[in-house]
Amino acid sequence: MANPFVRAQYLLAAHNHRQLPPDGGFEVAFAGRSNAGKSSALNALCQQNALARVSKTPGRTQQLVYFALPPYEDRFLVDLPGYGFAKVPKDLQAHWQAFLDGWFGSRDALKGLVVVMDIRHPLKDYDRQMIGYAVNRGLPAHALLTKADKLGRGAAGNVLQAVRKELSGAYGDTVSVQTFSGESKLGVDEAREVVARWLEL
Ligand SMILES: Nc1nc2c(ncn2[C@@H]2O[C@H](COP(=O)(O)OP(=O)(O)OP(=O)(O)O)[C@@H](O)[C@H]2O)c(=O)[nH]1
Ligand SMILES: [Mg+2]
Repeated sequence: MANPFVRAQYLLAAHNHRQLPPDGGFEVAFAGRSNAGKSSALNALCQQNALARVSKTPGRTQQLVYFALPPYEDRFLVDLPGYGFAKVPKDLQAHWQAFLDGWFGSRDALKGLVVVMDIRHPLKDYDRQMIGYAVNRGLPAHALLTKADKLGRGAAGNVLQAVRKELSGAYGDTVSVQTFSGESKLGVDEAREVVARWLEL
């Protein structure tokens, strides 16, 4: 399959609903703990080095970052800020949480959720919560066990089996899982296929 994401480009960063594109298209969100590797995964999918900003200091900006997929005008990838960080003032935190909950809970354009988890620390509370929210509102989720290059093949395979067993036990076919690495590019094609299918590309 030709890569439909190579032309992806930054569109906007929204911190309230007025800044969002019209809710009529197709969007896939990337969620995960701070530092899990969301931005790196987006870059790998799009074969770009600097599409989404990769950081060593996680968790400051609380915005939905939209990337457009030209020539389509209504297909977007959305980079969510990492959860698990509270380095912002309380009132901002509350505003952000309300915005995110509203968006995630009712955005029609949202077609699926990619949950990015460090393969060495999978299925933390927030990961489970996000997957649960997605399934509850009828969305499929796909888990990337990323930084798989940090483990040997056998160890990575064991984590994959355990996570797959747990998720398919709880959710059946609605939630899928794979190993991934933005570094070695392991699993990039597989992930891209899932996202492209959700976006009906
Ligand atoms: N070895 C290895 N390192 C990775 C991989 N993916 C990301 N990293 C590193 O992990 C760190 C965080 O990566 P990001 O892609 O910025 O993570 P993020 O989830 O977008 O982080 P926030 O946006 O701050 O929440 C960076 O130092 C990356 O270079 C991977 O597959 N393998
Ligand atoms: Mg990021």
